[in-house]
Amino acid sequence: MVAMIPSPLPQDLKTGILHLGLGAFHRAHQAAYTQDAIVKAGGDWGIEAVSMRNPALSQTLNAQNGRYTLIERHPGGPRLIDMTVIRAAHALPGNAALVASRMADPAIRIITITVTEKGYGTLTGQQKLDRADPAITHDLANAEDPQSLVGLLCLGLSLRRKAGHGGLTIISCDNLPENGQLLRAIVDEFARETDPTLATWITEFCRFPSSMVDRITPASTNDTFALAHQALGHPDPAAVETEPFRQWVIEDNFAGPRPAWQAAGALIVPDVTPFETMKLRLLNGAHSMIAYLGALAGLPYVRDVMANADLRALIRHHMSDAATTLSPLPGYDPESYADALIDRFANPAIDHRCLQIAMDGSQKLPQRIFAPARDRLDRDRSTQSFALAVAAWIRFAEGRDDAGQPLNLDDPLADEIRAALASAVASAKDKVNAIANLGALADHGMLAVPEFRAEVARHLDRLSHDGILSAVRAALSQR
Ligand code: CS2
Repeated sequence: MVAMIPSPLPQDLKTGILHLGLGAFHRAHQAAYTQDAIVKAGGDWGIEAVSMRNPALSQTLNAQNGRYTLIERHPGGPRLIDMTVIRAAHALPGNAALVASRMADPAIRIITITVTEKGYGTLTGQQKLDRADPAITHDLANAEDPQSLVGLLCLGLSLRRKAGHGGLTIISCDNLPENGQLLRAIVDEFARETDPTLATWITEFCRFPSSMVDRITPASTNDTFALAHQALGHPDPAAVETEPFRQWVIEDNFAGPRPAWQAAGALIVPDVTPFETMKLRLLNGAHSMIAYLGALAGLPYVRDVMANADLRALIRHHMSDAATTLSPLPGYDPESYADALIDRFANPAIDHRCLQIAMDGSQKLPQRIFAPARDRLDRDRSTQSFALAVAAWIRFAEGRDDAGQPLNLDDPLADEIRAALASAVASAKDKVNAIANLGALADHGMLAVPEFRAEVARHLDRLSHDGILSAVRAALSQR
């Protein structure tokens, strides 16, 4: 029998945080920090969590009073934690008015958000709303019945303002550069258009700190559920599993009180940017590269990719290249950070699927691959490993692995990407040009650089004709 670490949180804990996006990552990261912060320093900071798309998850959590098992996968064996910080769950579909009204409750002082990159409804790589996004178009015309994150926030904030309560702190916890600034910019853009006086109130009373979040959280599997069942003696369909490591760096920019997250190990700093750039370019950039190369080579998990000496060497080199684009961060040596990432990726106890990370490449590559490639180019440094990552993404998007098995392209631009590739049947060069000319990516500088396109085409050619592993060996020999 595996022991469960009990939660010492009081039964009558009140809620002070509304969280939007009830995925596994929230339950493994912000919820864990908040539970620990309350244990250490008190405060009515229970969480009300909103499932943005999946009503079944909120029903499941409500049926167990918000309680779930968090499994930390240590290499030496799992550690199970009883999580009780979530006190209620809501589903957004069909319930927008209720969810927005929770933002008007004076007890709620903080909104945290994990909706993934595509959940912001922005133009790729920009801090502007995408007017072609159906949910954004809908909400701009129907502000009382929102479907998008930004529409929901603006409705909630307008109710709060009308109720005469103070402002809120709204924290984006997604892997986007300057995520606080981005969120503030799109909320402002939306409010200016639907209710300019609301925009002024938000600027005066609300704050949007940026934050860098980190914890590798694979999707729950039958093993996750079996382990939780064994420890509890009954099933826990909301159980999640994660790696032991965690990091949360939050900009010190709050509209009011907050949990003592620093007591749980979070860093509250004046500027999150250097942390966020390091994490996006080293961890997430390497992750995307691993995901496409691994999936193409028939390696299901990140740890399988790390077990291949050539792939591991290539990924480690890529991190060193990306590290040259970072500004110095006192107390952090990028090379040691990179070594620690390799160990985390290799954790034998974590089943992190390449296909999970491969999702939504069009939304991830701009900040993970294109932006550092641009910095390398500006400094006259080689962009080869970035070009290889882009080539692997395109090869993945073609839909077959090295053994000819189908690969599913799960991406908001999937139709456009497929159509672009179908129109370019001839050479790797044609394919790269077709992708580079996709409306959503065309504005994104790096793919407009002819030399970079040519490098991507060369790698794509090799990946297609020689297979992943020999293309990787060739890339290593040319370093
Ligand atoms: C991953 C991230 O799925 C992905 O794109 O790169 O979810 C990654 O696991 C986390 O950012 C780690 O903190």
